[in-house]
Amino acid sequence: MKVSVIIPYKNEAIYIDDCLDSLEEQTSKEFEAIVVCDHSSREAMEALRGKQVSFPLTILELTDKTGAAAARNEGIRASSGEFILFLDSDDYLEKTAVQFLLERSEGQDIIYGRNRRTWYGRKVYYDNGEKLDEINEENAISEEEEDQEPEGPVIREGDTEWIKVFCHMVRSNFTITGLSVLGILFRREFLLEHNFYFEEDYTYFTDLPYIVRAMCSTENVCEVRKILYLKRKHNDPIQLPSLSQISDEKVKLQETMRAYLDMKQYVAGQDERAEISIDNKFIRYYVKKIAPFYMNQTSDRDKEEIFEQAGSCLQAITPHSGKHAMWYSKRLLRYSKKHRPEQIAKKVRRHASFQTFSRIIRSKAAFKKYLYRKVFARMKMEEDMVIFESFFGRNYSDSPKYVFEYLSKNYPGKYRCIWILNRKETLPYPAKRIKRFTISYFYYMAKSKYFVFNGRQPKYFIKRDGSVFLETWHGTPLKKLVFDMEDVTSASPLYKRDVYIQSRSWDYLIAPNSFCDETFRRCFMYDGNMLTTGYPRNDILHLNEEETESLVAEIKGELGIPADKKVILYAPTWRDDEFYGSGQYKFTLQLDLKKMQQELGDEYVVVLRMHYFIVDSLDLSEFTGFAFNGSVYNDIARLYLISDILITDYSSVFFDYANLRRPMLFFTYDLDKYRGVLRGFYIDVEEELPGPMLFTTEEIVDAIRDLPALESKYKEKYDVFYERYCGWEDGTSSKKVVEAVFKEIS
Ligand code: C2G
Repeated sequence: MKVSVIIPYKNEAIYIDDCLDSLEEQTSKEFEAIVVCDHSSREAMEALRGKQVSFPLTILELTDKTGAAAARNEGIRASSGEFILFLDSDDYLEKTAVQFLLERSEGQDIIYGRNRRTWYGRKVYYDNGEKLDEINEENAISEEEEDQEPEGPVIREGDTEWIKVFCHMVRSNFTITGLSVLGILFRREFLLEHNFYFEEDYTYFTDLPYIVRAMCSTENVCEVRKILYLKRKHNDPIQLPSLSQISDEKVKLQETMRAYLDMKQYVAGQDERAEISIDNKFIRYYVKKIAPFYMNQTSDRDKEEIFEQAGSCLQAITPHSGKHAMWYSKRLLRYSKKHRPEQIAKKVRRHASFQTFSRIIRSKAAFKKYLYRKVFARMKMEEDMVIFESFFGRNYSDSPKYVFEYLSKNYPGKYRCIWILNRKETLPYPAKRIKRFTISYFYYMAKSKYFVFNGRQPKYFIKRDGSVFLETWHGTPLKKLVFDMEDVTSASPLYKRDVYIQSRSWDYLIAPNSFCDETFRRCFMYDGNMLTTGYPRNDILHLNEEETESLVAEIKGELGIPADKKVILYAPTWRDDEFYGSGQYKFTLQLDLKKMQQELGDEYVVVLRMHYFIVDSLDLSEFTGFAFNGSVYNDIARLYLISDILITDYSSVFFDYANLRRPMLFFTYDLDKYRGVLRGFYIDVEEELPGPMLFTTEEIVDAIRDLPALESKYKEKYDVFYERYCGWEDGTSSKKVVEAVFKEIS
């Protein structure tokens, strides 16, 4: 056997498929895999054992030890390949990895393959994750940039492969702790000759001394200048943190410093540039992590221990190193050699305050946030103040609107209401309108006692004692949400962490139906008060016939739609992977409006309503009188009221629209990608949707032409669907919500 691939495994069941599939698909079959389980859970063992593979796979279990280092050592002892390759169970290989590494292996002890960090599993990564990673990647450095990185020593023509590889290895990691053995092929005899085993008393950074020691023990090193190894960043640091996401600050600092001193010993006597590159990474680590540790609320003893160890490390830095470091870093190093932790903490604090100060004089946004934190949030909270926001201030709509109207109508003058609205609106009841992110916004965000939001509040929001946050949310989800998602393909890869932090401030969350009651608790990890009241936003869909008729006439009038025309509402959702930036998404219209007009124009008009994330604007000038732009219209519920048919895709709008019991069509032209790659669905759409899934405009036209047939075909499904998702809604949700949240009136 040429290669033994050693995989330490704990409980990363959701990743192991990708890891083993990437081996299954290797272009070279000259390998075996040894998975070493480190006290894995029963589910994790089942996931592993249930995996069918065609390559030799040995499963071992650690008995008396624990940790990745011990698992790898066990793997080394059990291996029989000429070479060893370390692979983590949450990572995966490019399919040519083994082949390319072996092709360069003749006469070498270490064959270095490059790795890349990604947020995504294989399917997403190969479909579109590479592109997304480039946008999201904070430490993606191109090859040319790498060679000119100011901190790094200069690589010259004619340099040995060894120094090139060494410097690349150190530089390509943002911090010193990123050094690793992953994706590197080692000749097994070389490891055994030198008795290279991982030090098992390291929890986090056993790779650091290992790789540097190995590199410094041979000159037979070469590189495959290709990315062969995909290292997964965990998008769920709450439930499944990677080692780097665990905050065990003191132990991490201690291990890094210990590793640094060991690495210094190994590089001593090598090309001076190797030593300098290690030093430079350590200097950065000292400035970013070690010195700030003295500001923490930890015990003096902890600080003293770190201080002592740091003293030895600072002594070990070669005078040539740090020449290109920032001015502050150089000063801090000099200062740290002569001063005590409290004094160092003071210096770091002063520097941080200086940075905050320079940020707030340079940036208005930073200044406003500073005011919010330091001034407004320390002022008295107003007991009768309620602040409302729908869709991030984009419109006056959704459940906050209906809660506001119910509260204002039934308790006039009892509350002072503030609406976050980016455009001017005439509101039906007294309220102060403020724009998002203005000084007034920050002022009222700090002063209000009650919050009625239909989306997430900003991450820097301060939940004040006694304040009450009502999160209405904005739809029954079809698309998997937050902790139910595997890959997060939208613009913010740390979406799970962010939502987790934000939802800790929610005192009340509304469930429109029992499905949401269950789903929201799980997908938000929410254990606060759930209001099982139905959506206030759907009260309007339960008016009596007369009220409905008069509203329909009013709304059609607002939009300029002739009273005698029937209305088709097209309201699609957004695509996670098609964006310009965070919250700014693209949309390409697939509906053939020309065809629709030709075929249906006598009887119908179309109202196009883009999702609030879509920034591309619609040009409907060709279709005057037939296609209407409903995207800037405030409240989609009013558009439901005037529509005779809804066309949507994977948007939650159909759960609400079903309250009207009118026909629905699903234009799911990208179903496979959407369901399989981007999100995954909660419900079995083939089984449950109360209307047909259609893939072309022709199919849509045909369905609309024969609505009675469609309605009778879907009648039964519609009834079941209505019962399950709309059963709680009867026009009184706003009342129930208001009475539950505003205690003063109940
Ligand atoms: N919406 C709209 N116009 C659209 C699509 C949606 O006004 N063309 C509004 C509807 O009120 C809808 C809500 O935005 O219910 C949420 O839209 P979704 O398309 O379902 O997408 P998303 O914002 O991702 O919310 O639990 C619901 C999920 O969070 C989905």
